Amino acid sequence: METVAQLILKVLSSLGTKRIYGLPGDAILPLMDAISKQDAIRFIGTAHEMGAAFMACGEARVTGLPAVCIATEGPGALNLVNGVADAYRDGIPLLVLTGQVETGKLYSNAKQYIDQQALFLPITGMTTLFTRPESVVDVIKVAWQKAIGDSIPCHISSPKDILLSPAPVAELPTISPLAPPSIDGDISSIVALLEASERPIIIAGKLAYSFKEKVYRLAEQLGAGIIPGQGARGVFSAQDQRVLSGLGEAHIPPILREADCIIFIGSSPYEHPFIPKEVPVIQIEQRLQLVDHSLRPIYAVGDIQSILGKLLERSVGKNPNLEWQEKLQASQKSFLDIIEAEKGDAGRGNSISVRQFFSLLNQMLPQESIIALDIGEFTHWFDRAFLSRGQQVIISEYWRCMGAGLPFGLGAQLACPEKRVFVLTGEGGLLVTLQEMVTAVRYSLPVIVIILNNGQYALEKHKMQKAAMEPFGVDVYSPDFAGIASACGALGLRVKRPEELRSTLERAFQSNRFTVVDILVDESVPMFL
Ligand SMILES: Cc1ncc(C[n+]2csc(CCOP(=O)(O)OP(=O)(O)O)c2C)c(N)n1
Ligand SMILES: [Mg+2]
Repeated sequence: METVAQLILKVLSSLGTKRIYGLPGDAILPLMDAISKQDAIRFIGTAHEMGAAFMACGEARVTGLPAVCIATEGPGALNLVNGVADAYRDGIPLLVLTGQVETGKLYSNAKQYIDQQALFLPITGMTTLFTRPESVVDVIKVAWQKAIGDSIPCHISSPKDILLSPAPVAELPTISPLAPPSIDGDISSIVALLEASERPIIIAGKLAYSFKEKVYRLAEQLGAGIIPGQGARGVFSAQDQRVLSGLGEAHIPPILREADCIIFIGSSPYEHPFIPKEVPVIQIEQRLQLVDHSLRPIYAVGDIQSILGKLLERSVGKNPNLEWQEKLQASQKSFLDIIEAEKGDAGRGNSISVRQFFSLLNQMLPQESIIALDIGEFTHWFDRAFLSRGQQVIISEYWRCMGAGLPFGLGAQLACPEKRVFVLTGEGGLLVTLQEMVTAVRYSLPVIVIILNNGQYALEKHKMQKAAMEPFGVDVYSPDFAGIASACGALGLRVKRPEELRSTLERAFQSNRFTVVDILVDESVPMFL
């Protein structure tokens, strides 16, 4: 007899699911049993459900398709929350499945019961519960469509008795191509503003990975500079004359102040505060929620590709202002000069400086690689000093959760086994999800983790100093990360002196197994904030 749990697996497989990330527990044991009875979907067991949710996010960030994570009821479900919130704030499609107590015990004092729909309500596009075996297939279909259509996490709880019920006769769902996306907004006013502007700058977000040619064509047509948003740092080559440097606390390209029109294309709200007041703003976004009314934008919402197609069709621009073109080129060149000048800066007492590190990284990172970033002060250094050659960068853009970097990297590596995946993290961030090193070794994932270890939560320390507070609670007790990595079965390396940095990184980059490089960096870097 086939169970509902087995049917769920069949449905997910028919929708294209290749992996499920999670950790077992009572309410989902029937699902675990069903996973063991099929080969189409691989189970990736994680050390913590937060790791499972972030790994699913990492996978979905590189594939653009819904990834799936599971957890048991109560504490298991709760442990997923941070990763699901990340997907919600950054517009990442996920299907989140949680176990639940039997239907007869819902809303009771049963062990581990919590109202999981209420728990996930603020961080999902849809949160619901299977209540009858007959509707299971339809409910998954609705959630899947919503996850793709709105690019958002959707959550379903499965009471254990439903999972164990005999499967009803059901047709596997086919997701018909979603209806042609309608475009909401004022294209004519956008065209008029673009026609009138002489000094445009485009800020392109992570969605631009899939249609970077269109973004670039529009930039050429308009004579616009392009600033890659945080989630899009790698989309365009830093050597391209049109591509200005990263935008963030560490560096605001001065030319931004001279723009007479800023065009956000699928970027994250992270970039919004850096926009000079009074400059007319155009926003082209996938979802209405991302329209930032405080910028008083003229906006178009919907399928970004179609919107760009319409702008290209209407031949907006076409006579780029030559003076602006020269200024853009000069700005790009002067930025590269700054980074070149900084690259030799040593740390105090001949210690390693982050600048030296980024200069080496720029030379050594393979083009076809993925870089998963954690959050910290080093992230701002990355924004400033990373010179992209087209690598893909993934980051918790707007949720900005410490600890996301390692599981992002593991999920991305599972989805893209042919690519090299690097995780760039501080020691503080790594400690949040350190246990997933075990997952990396267990599944032989050859990810390279680079720790910029300054022994402190530098970002928070510097914020306190800037606000004239006494830095407190900002020291990090760093264990021997290389030793921990070795104990997990990984290659662990530690480097303290500048002269050892290149050879250690070379050794790590040649490794074909999970590798952790702990780089002790000078903590006295200039602060940006
Ligand atoms: C879960 C979570 N807790 C706290 C923070 C606040 N926070 C942001 S960056 C940071 C410091 C990160 O330290 P580390 O990884 O060592 O990087 P560093 O700033 O030293 O470069 C903290 C505490 C956060 N973003 N997420
Ligand atoms: Mg630190």
